[in-house]
Amino acid sequence: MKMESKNNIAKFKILKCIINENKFIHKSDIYEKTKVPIEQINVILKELEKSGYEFSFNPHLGYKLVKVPEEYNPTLIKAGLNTEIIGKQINTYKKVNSTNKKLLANTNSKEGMVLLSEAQFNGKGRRNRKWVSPEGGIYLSILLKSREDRKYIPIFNLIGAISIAESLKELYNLPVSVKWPNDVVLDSKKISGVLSEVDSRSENRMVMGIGINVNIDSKQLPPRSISVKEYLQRSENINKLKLIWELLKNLEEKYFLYKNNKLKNIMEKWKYYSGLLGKQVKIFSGTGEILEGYVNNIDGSSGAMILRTDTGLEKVILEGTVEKI
Ligand code: BT5
Repeated sequence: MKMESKNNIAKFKILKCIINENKFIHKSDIYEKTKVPIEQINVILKELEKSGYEFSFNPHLGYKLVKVPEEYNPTLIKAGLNTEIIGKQINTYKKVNSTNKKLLANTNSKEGMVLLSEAQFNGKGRRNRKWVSPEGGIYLSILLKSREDRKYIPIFNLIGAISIAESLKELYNLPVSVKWPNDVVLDSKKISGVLSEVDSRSENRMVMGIGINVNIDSKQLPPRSISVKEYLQRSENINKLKLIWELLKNLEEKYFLYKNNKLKNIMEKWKYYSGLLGKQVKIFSGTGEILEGYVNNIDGSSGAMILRTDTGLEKVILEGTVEKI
């Protein structure tokens, strides 16, 4: 048991070192950086290859990680994470009912805990809608804490959606936009959705759930959906891990802004990624009302939409589905 965990620590160090390098690295440099003896580095590299990692080897330059297995491995996920709290605790699964449901049920989870599954039997959307969750997508939930004075769900949905949009733009240059309150769309098709929920037992425990269509054929998805792989017309699978690292880093950055009451920055990002500001829209509100008007703004503290109706009234809408007219 002790040997096993020592080997795991060495594996973690080596992976972190190779991932951070992000280019070829010599074994001697791996040793310099990790202090894992060269013989053990050799053994670990072989073990990693056996479990699906692929390295490109150049006798002059050394090793470079080119492919990681599709299966999640918490050690590897942690190795590439650049965060302070999000993802310090990670649980991974092959298939669960719903990552949100599972995380909400886990009363021992700490702030920043991440739960990831390769697929879901019964992925949830808002108001009992379904989130179709075949293998090839990212399905994750994160435990967060809301500020005492800001328990609004829409702001969490916006933080999630903006972070997803930013990550997809930074990594693949996708021309994505954020559709209030919780969708990320590409070419008017949905590529990702966010579902934030409050833990009914403890009001400031929030679970933010994120689904992203990554390596999925849209034939498996509802109409008007798209995946990253499909949009980019790649034959090789997209590296989900890289996207997870980028996403959790971006998310933590926004989460800290929220915690420190610096919401102005989040609203600026929303303005950048939203195609909606100033546009004429129809809103099917959470209370069943249908409203028409122009999107005036998003309220910085709650994430609610401020709609100016034809009669000049300003309406504050916390939840709903929006359509451009
Ligand atoms: C959402 O709801 O968009 C929230 C989706 C959140 C999913 C994540 S996955 C991890 C975590 N665990 C869960 O159980 N859920 C979260 P909403 O705005 O209500 O949109 C739902 C609608 O999107 C459905 O009615 C379909 O029309 C459409 N839809 C369902 N699956 C989709 C998919 N994979 N891609 C694109 N659109 C989809």
